[in-house]
Amino acid sequence: MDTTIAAIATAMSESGIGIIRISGKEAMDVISRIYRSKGGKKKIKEVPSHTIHYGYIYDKEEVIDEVLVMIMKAPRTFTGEDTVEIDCHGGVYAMNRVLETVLKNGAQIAEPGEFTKRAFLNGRIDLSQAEAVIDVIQAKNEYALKSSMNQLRGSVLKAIKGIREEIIYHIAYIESALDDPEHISVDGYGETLGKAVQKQKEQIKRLLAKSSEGKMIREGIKTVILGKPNAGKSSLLNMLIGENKAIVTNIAGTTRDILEEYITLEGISLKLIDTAGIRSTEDIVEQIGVGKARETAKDADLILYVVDSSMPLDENDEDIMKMLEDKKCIVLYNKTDLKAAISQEQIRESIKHPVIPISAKEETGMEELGKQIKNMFFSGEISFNDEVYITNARHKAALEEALSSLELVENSIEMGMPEDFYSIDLMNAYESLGKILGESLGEDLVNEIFSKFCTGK
Ligand SMILES: Nc1nc2c(ncn2[C@@H]2O[C@H](COP(=O)(O)OP(=O)(O)OP(=O)(O)O)[C@@H](O)[C@H]2O)c(=O)[nH]1
Ligand SMILES: [Mg+2]
Repeated sequence: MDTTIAAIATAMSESGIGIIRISGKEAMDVISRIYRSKGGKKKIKEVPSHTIHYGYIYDKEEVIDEVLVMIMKAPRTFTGEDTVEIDCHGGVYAMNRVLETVLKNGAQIAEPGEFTKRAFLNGRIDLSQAEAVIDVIQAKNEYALKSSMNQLRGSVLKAIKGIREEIIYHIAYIESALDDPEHISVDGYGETLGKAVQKQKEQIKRLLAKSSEGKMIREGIKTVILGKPNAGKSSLLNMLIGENKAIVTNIAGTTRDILEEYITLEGISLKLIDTAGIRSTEDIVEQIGVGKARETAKDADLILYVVDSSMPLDENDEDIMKMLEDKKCIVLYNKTDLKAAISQEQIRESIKHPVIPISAKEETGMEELGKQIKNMFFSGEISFNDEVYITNARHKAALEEALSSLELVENSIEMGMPEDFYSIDLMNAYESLGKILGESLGEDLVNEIFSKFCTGK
């Protein structure tokens, strides 16, 4: 952290402006070596913090680019260090030349995520907030953006800190009582602690319960389109993505491979997966496709079961319905533009899942489908005011560890174990929760987390 780092913070493609970011002890020296104001008089090192200046970047006597320079002095900066941002023209060559000049004059190239890592190591943000930075950048829909913005503003930090404060209070109490038994008594303390642990467990469980929603917000609901051949699965996929990506023909058994596409429906991200129509067949290639379809359906978050309403139900439909018994599923009663061979009621009698009439050809029924998905996964709405969404697998694992440590505390209380037993497991729970905030994490793990960031962030 003694070095001064620099990187291009914007995308490496032609754009209006490009930003080169410099952070570290020597940031002001570096910029003063290469910046000249328009009149040539202004000393950039002497300007007040958090001001913007117009001028040129020079490599010795050569003008490189016309720029705006932002001067931000420690500690009120993202990294907590002296920081300079150079707004130059957003050409790939121009950005590279400015960066090169910065590097020649005392800065080192930053590693991916190094700015955010410094913010974390300098105590400007905790690890959950640092991780939220990357989530904000990668957010693909409104809800993902909102939940990661909340996390960036400290929602996870606050929830975890609250639980940890309660745990440490009890650890401290037990430890002092053991040190000073004459003045502090632990008689009957098991009961008080039991109640507290119960409450902490509930708080953690609540966070965990929201984690599957969190995962779906972030990664999209894994939605598998299933049905017998010719039901209109590929037509549905094409309609939803607004593109003729999947091959559609009136030949049963057209689709063989799995096809994946991301879409946003009513603000919710879906990872849509088209599959081969399910039937028993002699064709070896098709058999493999059917096998893949069955396999993919196993760990789906949602199944869209497409039924051809112009054909009677047959043994293939029966077979599929059996697969769907304990699944989250929506039945799409397709081809409503044709004469029906089965009614919606007949389907409702054979399967307990909701049925929505659609026509993949005439593109009807999609609004209903969006609403139904929202109802199934988010009880009709996603609220962000007081809800903390755990979207990160690392956080989820740490919460689960904390929960099992608290369960051990409960066991010890029930079995009437000595008090020092309580504090060992309480301490483990405290530390597991601390991992979310980045406490007691090994350097390797911290490096690994930040290595997933983009350069310049
Ligand atoms: N009239 C009408 N035809 C449709 C509709 N949806 C699909 N089709 C037709 O049904 C036939 C089969 O459609 P696909 O989308 O290929 O069906 P699939 O379920 O993907 O079939 P496989 O890949 O063979 O399993 C094509 O001729 C489509 O044009 C619809 O809503 N109305
Ligand atoms: Mg198909």
